[in-house]
Amino acid sequence: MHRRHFLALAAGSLGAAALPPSRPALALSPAVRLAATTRILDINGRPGTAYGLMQPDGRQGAAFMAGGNFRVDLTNALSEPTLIHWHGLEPPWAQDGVPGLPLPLLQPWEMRSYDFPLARPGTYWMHAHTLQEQGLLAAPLIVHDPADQARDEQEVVILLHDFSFKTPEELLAGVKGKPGAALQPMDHAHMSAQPGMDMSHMDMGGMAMDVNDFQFDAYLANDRTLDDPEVVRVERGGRIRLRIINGATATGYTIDTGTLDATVMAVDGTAVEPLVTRQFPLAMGQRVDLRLALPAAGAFPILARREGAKERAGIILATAGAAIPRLAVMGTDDGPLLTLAMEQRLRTADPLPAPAGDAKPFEAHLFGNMASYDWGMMLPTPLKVQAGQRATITMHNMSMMMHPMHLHGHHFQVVEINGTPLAGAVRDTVIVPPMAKVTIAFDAANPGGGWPFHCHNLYHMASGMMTTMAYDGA
Ligand SMILES: [Cu+2]
Repeated sequence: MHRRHFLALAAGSLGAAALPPSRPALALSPAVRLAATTRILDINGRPGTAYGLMQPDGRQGAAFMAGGNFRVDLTNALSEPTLIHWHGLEPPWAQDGVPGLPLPLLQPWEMRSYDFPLARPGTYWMHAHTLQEQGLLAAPLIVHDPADQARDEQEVVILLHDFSFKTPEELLAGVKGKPGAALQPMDHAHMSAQPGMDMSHMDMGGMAMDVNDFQFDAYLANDRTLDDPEVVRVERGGRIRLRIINGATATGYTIDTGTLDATVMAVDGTAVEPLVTRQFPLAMGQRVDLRLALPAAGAFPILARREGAKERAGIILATAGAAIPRLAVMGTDDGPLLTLAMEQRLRTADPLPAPAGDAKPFEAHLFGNMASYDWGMMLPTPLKVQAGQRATITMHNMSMMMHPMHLHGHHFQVVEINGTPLAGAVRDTVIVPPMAKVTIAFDAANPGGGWPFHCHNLYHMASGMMTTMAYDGA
């Protein structure tokens, strides 16, 4: 519908000499052809089957220009149904790419066309909103800012993942229904039976924090392990913009730029006040844009350290002729736990507009545990909003595991952390650590009948930590 309208406009403009010449060229840019397909990766010397999201020239994912349209023809070249979600974009609801919300899965060799305006530049990604995400059915989705084109800066995109030779069904079966699970004090049934209880007073004594649901077979940066990393050729003294995407299903990473100072430019695609650091926490679903100025010639590893464990993934930036160091997958120290320490320092460069009236508040309790592997969200009222409304969601994490919470089709601002207000980052996925309380605010400006709001740990989502936010009348 929208696309036909757009093409009609473009065709009409061909004969209209008054239009600037750039308009028809932009409007008539062809659709990007993407196919969900399979490929073989070398995982520790062993062939690993993975999915791919490929253009006809073999490129993974796609890049667009802000101000243009997201025009994609997506073909399912797999022998099973699938569907792809455009994480972080604000498409019309029907084009969000979540099975049944509202469109069905794509059958083998079915094609579906997408066409909607791309207002915001940024680092996004695309992935299956199914267990196929574990099989690397994911790719970068970059929306360039026309203002950045003149910048003398080399773009380097890093997609992180976690890989298993097991199927996601096997992984899930391994943690579900373990003996003793029913004895856990925080299981799903117990919580659901007492919806009004005040869980902030629950005795958490003796319960340790949980990190990492699974031991994966490999941790990947751009499909490669750290002992055989991608080496990106860079210029001596060059300026780099890293666009880093955590596409892992259940692995939090800390980005570590080693000896290089990195300037945080954007999180989840949206600009923040520049902040210099060498370590940045990146939970599943999140992205960060880092600007680097290389001090000299040399080789500069950009690492992703697994949360609470010694494994690492990464790439190496190297000038011509630089000696490439051999890096072990296992580091000497555990990767840091993902906390809100960095989130508290982030300030948006692109705040929400002043609200027209009072915000509509929602509260969500996040619960579950590793033992029974039953995860969920308890919401006192359904997430029902009216178009034009400002809404807030306060998330209390009552579990002992970190949850990266993602809202589809909207950008939210982090406005309060553990009771302290802040003009925090505008993003689409935020970490809620164990026992923490985070409030996000967003404008209901993209009507839909059911926008997913869920944990971006794939297995938490698959075990119940997902709900939807719907507009009145949609
Ligand atoms: Cu979770």
